Order: sequence, then structure tokens, then C-alpha cells
Amino acid sequence: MKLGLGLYRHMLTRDYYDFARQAGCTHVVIHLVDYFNQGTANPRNNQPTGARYEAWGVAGDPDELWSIEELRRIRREIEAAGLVLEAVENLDPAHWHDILLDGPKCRQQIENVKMIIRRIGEAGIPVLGYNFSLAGVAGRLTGRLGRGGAITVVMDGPADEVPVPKGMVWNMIYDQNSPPGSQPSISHEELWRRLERFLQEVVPVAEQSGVRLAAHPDDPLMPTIRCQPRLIYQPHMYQRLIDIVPSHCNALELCVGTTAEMTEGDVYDTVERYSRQGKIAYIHLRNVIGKVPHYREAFIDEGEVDIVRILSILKRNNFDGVIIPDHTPQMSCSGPWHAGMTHTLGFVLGAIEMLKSLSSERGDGNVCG
Ligand SMILES: [Mn+2]
Repeated sequence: MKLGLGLYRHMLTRDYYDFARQAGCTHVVIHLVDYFNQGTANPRNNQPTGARYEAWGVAGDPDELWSIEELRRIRREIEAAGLVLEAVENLDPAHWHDILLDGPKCRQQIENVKMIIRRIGEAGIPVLGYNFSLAGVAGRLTGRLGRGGAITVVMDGPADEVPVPKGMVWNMIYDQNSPPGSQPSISHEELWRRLERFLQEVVPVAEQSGVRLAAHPDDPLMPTIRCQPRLIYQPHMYQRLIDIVPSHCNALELCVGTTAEMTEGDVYDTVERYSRQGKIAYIHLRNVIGKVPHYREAFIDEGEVDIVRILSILKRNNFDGVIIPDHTPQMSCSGPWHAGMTHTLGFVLGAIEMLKSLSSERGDGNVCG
């Protein structure tokens, strides 16, 4: 397994790449969607949160797909800093809102996504993460609710009071001139039908392009959020997704934190089940206290998840992908994001070293490359 860092769009600079290397990372996962674009509620030194029902920001240009030149430039800059670009995380709602909503541009937007996958492949980036969700991230609150008064994210009860407004999907506004009203609620089966159509269209292109598609579960995961169904909110639902189109390129962005928040199953069995199948493209790692709809995101060393046990399962199943810290609580200092990430990365590096050392002591070889 390899250690990486996830960087938001405004963090794609040499300073952040150097920071990643200094903290012990070999890989980087990048976000190209600018979640913070014109958003008012989101400080840029934290994960985007958008209060309980506010949009994160305004989606990108619907007519401008990420270009091969841009993707190659970013990859070159990352490599110049001594790192490997492992994945692009998340599609821009501007490019695929009608795939999620089954709107009139669905056909054209499926072609958009195919083009994006081809370009990511041509730029030599092996993974594209995505989150097939209408409501996206909503219903959480941010405050000084973590250990020592650290700013962290909590969920405290269901989040169905305010439906998703028209012109918005997955926390972002894709049409600022949309008429008032709400996106119509759909059923779970309709959502799975839309995902099925999407995967059947794009997985063959991903295979041809050498790109693994990696699905993130819903966050927060409830049967519904904002009156819209959620796709993956229990561990067995990952299996349903990967069985739709069996392929190496139809894989998971397995999020340990959200998996631990699920009310059924067990996070260790889930990591075991999907790593044994070789279905994890990369890992989001964080800790948590509680389960939906009442939990808080915690520091890596204090939550309910035994992180060392998770890493040990991944090692035993020869997981060779990248692990990135998901979100971390914000530490009180002039670099709250950096400090939170450094704390998590240091913990994970230490745990990986410990597992290596234990396994060489037992004489079972160093498989923790
Ligand atoms: Mn995650």
C-alpha cells in the first residue's frame, strides 16, 4: 500500500506538492472541480461543508471539459515534485448533472464523461473517482465539536427537511437561472437504473482507456437525504455496484469513515470482503465516533475504528493501491488543514512501519511495499 494526499483544486501548487512529500506521501489524488467557486459558507482551508443545506459553490463551465493539455501539465508538475498522480476525484456537476437527474442532456453528458475518461487515460492517470449522488454531501454541521475544541463535522439527525432545489445537484449549482422549485424525488430503484445505464456506457470506455472508475459511497449515508434516495449506504450495496458490470475498471473508492458510519455490517468485514476481491482502487481513511444519523468525524487516533486493524487487513490482502487521509478535524494553529493532515499522515506512516516490522519479525516477508 502507498500513502497519498488528496488536494483540492486551489491546492494544486508546488507548495502543496512539497508538503505532501515532506509528510511522507508518494502519491497525490487531485480534485479538479472547484467546490469553493463563489461559495460563501466554505473557508478554503477546510473540507467543503456548505452548512446543513447550503450549496458548496457554483459548478464549472458546461462546455469546457478538462483538456489533455491541462491534465498532462498537472501530472508533469506533480512528477517534478517527486510524486505520482494517482487519481482525479469527482466529476464536475456541470458535465454530468443530467446523467444523475435523467435530464434532457443525459445522452450528451454520457459522451462528456466518456471523453473525460479517454483524456484521463491519455494523460496517464490511472483512476477516476466519482460519487453517483443527487443530494451529495448535506445535512452535517461544522463546529468546535472535536477533541480539544477542534473544528470538526458532525451529523445530528436525519436531513430530509429541505429538498434539493432545481438548478442544483450534488451540493453544487449547475444552473443559476433555474426557476424556483425542487428536484422531483425518485425511488431507489430508479437511482440504480440510472447508475446501471451509466456504468454500461462508460465502463467499456474506461477499459479501453486504462482508467479504473472508483465509486465513493454516500456521505452522509442514510436511505434518503434531502428527499432523494442514496445509492450506497450499507456495506452490501458496494457489491451490487461492482456486479452491474464485472470489470477491473468498475471499482471502489472505499471510504473507511463512511463505511464505519453504516448501521449494518462491520467495517473490518467490509474492507476484508472488497480488498480480497481486488475491488478497491483507493482508500479514504478517517476515523469517526458514532453511526448515522448521529456521529462526529474524529482524529485518526481517537475514533471507534481500529485503524491499525484496517491497515493490517489491507496488507494481508496485498492491497497495492493508495491510501489518502479523508477529512481531518482542524487543529488550532495558523495551518489548520496542514496540521490535521500531518497528524493523520504521521499516524498512518507509523502504523505501516509497525506492521512491516512485525511481519519481518515473524519472517513473513515485507509485503507492505
Ligand atoms: Mn470519503
